[in-house]
Amino acid sequence: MKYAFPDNFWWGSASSALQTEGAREGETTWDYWFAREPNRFHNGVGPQQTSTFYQNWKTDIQLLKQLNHNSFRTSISWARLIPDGIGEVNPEAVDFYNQVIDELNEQGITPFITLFHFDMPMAMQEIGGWENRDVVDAYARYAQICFELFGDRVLHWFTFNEPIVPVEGGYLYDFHYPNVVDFRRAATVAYHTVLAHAKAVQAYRAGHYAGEIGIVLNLTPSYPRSQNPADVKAAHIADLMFNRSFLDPVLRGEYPADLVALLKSYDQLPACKPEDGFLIAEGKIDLLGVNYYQPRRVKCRDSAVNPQAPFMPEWFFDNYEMPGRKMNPYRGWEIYAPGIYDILVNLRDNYDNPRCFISENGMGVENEQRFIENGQINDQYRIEFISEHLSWLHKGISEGCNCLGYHMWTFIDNWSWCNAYKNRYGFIQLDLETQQRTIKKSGEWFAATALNNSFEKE
Ligand code: BGP
Repeated sequence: MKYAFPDNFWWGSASSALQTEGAREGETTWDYWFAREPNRFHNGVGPQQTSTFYQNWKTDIQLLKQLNHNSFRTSISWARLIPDGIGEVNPEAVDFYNQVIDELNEQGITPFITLFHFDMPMAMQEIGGWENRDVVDAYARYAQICFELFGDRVLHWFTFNEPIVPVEGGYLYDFHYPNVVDFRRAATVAYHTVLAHAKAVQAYRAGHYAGEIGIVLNLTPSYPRSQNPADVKAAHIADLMFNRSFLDPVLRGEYPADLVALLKSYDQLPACKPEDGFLIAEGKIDLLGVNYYQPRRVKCRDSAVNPQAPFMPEWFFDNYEMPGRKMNPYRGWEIYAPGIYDILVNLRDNYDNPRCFISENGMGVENEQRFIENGQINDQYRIEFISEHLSWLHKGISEGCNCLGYHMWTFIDNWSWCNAYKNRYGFIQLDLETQQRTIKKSGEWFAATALNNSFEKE
């Protein structure tokens, strides 16, 4: 069967500043944390060891071209542009991002730019990070500076990438700095991130820039174990906490009333100001990026909550290991392609069918060298992964979902936070020692699919 996509469909991939660029002037929380606890990172490899995009951007853009990308998302590093987060702009960073943006445009690859992809400047974290409203203002200033510097040539902006992840990692589950476990502080961080997002949107609107502004959310459909009301309720609460805590503010301009009521009843609401509601309503977006890797399966709790235990989302559900689920064993994530369709249908039916695109989807695999044939990684599993997901995305589009493109994570194998280089995601293999880049089979497959705007599958 042939799957053909609408004209002007966005084919491309995503990456981020910290994961690709390499050495920079301004310190981030990752540099700080790595210097103190290198053992937290796979094989002790930190954020300095990257695919050196800062040096190789020009030839890398040639490779993007070879993969027939018509669009590409990366992020600006706040800490590179404004090393202390709030003061002077670094002219070398301006030159660098200008060159990258101009070269992408010249090559016919539309730049999609994220403003914050997990990389908090350390100077901002030292004053409390997202817990401090001054950081919200500093971020809004940074966003405005980016719009002024690059807004004439960047027409697709994203305020945040997966804003729930620093909340989970930094304040609930201890996989990002500052390694806090405290729900109310997590809720404050999430709330202030929404305010920061809304302030950036406000600034963008006020400047009457030519393009559009959105956000990238990792939407993780919550599937209940059964249709039993207790399981359904558990899935609903997981959905409220992990998806709708950002989805509703950015698409509806307000929080779900039942999420607010739930947190209020447990005394976990962050401190609000009366004017916040107006600001949040102003944060409605033009374009939603959807990152999709895995579903969330939940069931009701089987045991009572220890009232002395810290308040956590898991007070309301247990994670459910569905028998027979298909796993990516390297990342420990379930592979469930219909999830992409369910997300699009939910957006269509419950959120007025917003303009959206798949901004990340992908499969990290360990030790890919074992698949080398004639010097090239033959990653058939990745081709299958992509074509499965694309066939469900196609079904969504054919049923009226407003999905405008598909970007893969990622372009060249890159540094993946605490997993460093354990799992490789790229269309292009990176030899860390020599920095040599070699296109994988999946890269060739994707290039052909993008060129034809279609692919064939049984
Ligand atoms: C997303 C992030 C990316 C990327 C990807 C793969 O959550 O936006 O930055 O890293 O996941 O996940 P990981 O690197 O944790 O394997």
